[in-house]
Amino acid sequence: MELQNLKQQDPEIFALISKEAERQNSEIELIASENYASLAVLEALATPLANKYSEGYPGKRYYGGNLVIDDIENIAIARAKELFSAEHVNVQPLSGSPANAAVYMAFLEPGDTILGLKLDHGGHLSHGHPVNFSGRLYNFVQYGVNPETGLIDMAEVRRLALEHQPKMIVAGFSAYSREIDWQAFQDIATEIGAYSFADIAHIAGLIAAGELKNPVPIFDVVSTTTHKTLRGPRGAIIMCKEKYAAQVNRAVFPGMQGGPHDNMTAAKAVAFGEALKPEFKEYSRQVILNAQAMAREFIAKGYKIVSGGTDNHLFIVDFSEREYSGKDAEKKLELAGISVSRSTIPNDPNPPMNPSGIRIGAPAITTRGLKESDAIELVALIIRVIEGDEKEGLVVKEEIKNLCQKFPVYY
Ligand code: DSN
Repeated sequence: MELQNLKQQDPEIFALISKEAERQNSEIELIASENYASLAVLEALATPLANKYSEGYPGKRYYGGNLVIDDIENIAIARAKELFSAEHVNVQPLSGSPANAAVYMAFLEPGDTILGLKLDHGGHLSHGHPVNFSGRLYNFVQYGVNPETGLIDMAEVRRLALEHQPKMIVAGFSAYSREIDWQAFQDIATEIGAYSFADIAHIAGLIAAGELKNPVPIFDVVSTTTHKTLRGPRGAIIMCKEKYAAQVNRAVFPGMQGGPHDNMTAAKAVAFGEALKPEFKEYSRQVILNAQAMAREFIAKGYKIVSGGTDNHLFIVDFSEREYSGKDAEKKLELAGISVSRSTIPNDPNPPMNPSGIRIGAPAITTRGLKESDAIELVALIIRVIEGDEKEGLVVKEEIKNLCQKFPVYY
């Protein structure tokens, strides 16, 4: 890495950044929420835009000197609108949870009832977990997946919606591998007069590429992070119907946040520009093919996959019938140069810190160029590590390094 000034001025931090860059280059990343942003996105982040304060919105700022920033933010908004067919977009949310907090603030009062998916069934902390602001400020009622099929149980969603009359229904998940029936959620929301909110953080890139169905044209409000399948910088956006634009903007600023991070806004614009290109559609298609090839290979080797497979970029391997936990597998794989995240399985008898599964995602390996045959080879290496001893892990670590050399991340 170049970073000449940093290297000279702060060799300690430079050395650690270089070490992490090397780790990313020589290890395999299977955490479903991670990806490698392009060098163009990273370059936009490391610019003097990081120096500016821009509270407010284009044309209506609380600080001078924002004419250039206005142009950048307007481009980011226009590109996001085109990508998702959105009526209104706010590109300022700093990350996923603050974006979701702003959504709740825009539409609800503390104490209001919301219907969301249980965390151990694939939901997200900000969808009502009791330790999270969402569970503390709002009255969350939670639906689950069908224990037999592992699929969202729309009959249960409707039953709970009719019983509890929530003011909002949340759809969109962190560890759910199947296509979501957005229209069915919208129909239930319409039936009871609730707001519909989709959190598409995990699958936004696949939706933007047209590989999965898009809730934006039908839902009231949709949030997404920008750094997962969308492959942009860390950050988030909120999309909504034009009639909700003012309340969503007010909730983001001044409701939740102060100044937007203008360097992130520029990097989001760059990523949206990339996602509008035909290559991004090919990339997204390959993400799904790689995830499906891996899930099939695990099943062929006798492993259980929640819901029996995947329609998107991720799947959950269920170790509940084996003698090790998701945490054990995560740890062993980490030592072998493979990053995964432990994951609960539906109705997990074990706690989230030591759950019964691992979540595997294909966005990052696909960015570095792996195809189905490479993904299948990876599954064999994963199985050798989780079934083998420490020595086998170290042997696999060398094989992983060799594989990674064939697929460099940046250089
Ligand atoms: N931490 C992200 C994930 O791994 O799914 C969600 O915020």
